Amino acid sequence: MISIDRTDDVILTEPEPTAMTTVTLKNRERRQMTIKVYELCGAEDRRFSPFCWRIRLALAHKGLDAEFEPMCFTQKDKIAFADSKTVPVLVDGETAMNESWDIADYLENTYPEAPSLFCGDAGRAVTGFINAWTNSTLNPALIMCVLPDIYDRIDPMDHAYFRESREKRFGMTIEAMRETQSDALARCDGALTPLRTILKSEEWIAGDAPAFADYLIFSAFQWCRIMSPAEIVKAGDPIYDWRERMLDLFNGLGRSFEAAS
Ligand SMILES: N[C@@H](CCC(=O)N[C@@H](CS)C(=O)NCC(=O)O)C(=O)O
Repeated sequence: MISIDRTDDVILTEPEPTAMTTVTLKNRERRQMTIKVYELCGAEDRRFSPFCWRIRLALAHKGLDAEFEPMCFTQKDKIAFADSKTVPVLVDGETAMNESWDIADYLENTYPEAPSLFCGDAGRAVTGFINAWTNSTLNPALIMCVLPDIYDRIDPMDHAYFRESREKRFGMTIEAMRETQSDALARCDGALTPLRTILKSEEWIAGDAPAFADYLIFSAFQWCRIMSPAEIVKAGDPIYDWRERMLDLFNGLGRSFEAAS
């Protein structure tokens, strides 16, 4: 098994990459036995983080119960115990860790009797490529389409932080981004070509059944669905049909979170 060096990713949607942290808990957090996941939350309890959705779906795939703890961007004190500045943070018994790829790996190795997220070493390697493509190409293309809509739907307590950090990262104001949304949607559609091509012939990205490769990509669309009314994909597109199938998984888990209107 190889380990994936995330420093090679171009991560335009994320804060400065931080090292993966795994912390052995010594304090009160370790007493709880149910798995706990800290995740981002917007206004009206919108659970929108694409990185957290990956883990929500990975847990559902493994049949593991978990408790989800909401957190605003400006409540990072909640995850300081795990030495992390980003979510998801997963707490399982005495272990607390961040980095969605490492959490998926941890779940795969710690719960091997549950359905596999990667379907073997070859599947894990291909899923690693999907992870890199999602982080370096898909998420950056999508964020240019939906960032102003995200701003409109986060908790007002996060507005100043979000505006300052994102305007610095993208070198333009949120208002300027709002004006270029239709160009961004057209550019994004081009980035979707490899995904559309594979979904013309395959029901799932992972093959016969959905697995972590599907969750990585779906989570990006779910982020947009929850935070933006923009039509990224339209009915009749193979990506739209696959997204519908994904929304139905696990008794409609994805669909049970309201879409932005
Ligand atoms: N490489 C991390 C990225 C996680 C990440 O960027 N999470 C976002 C939420 S979607 C976050 O915590 N952002 C905090 C911030 O922007 O201050 C992973 O895969 O878990």
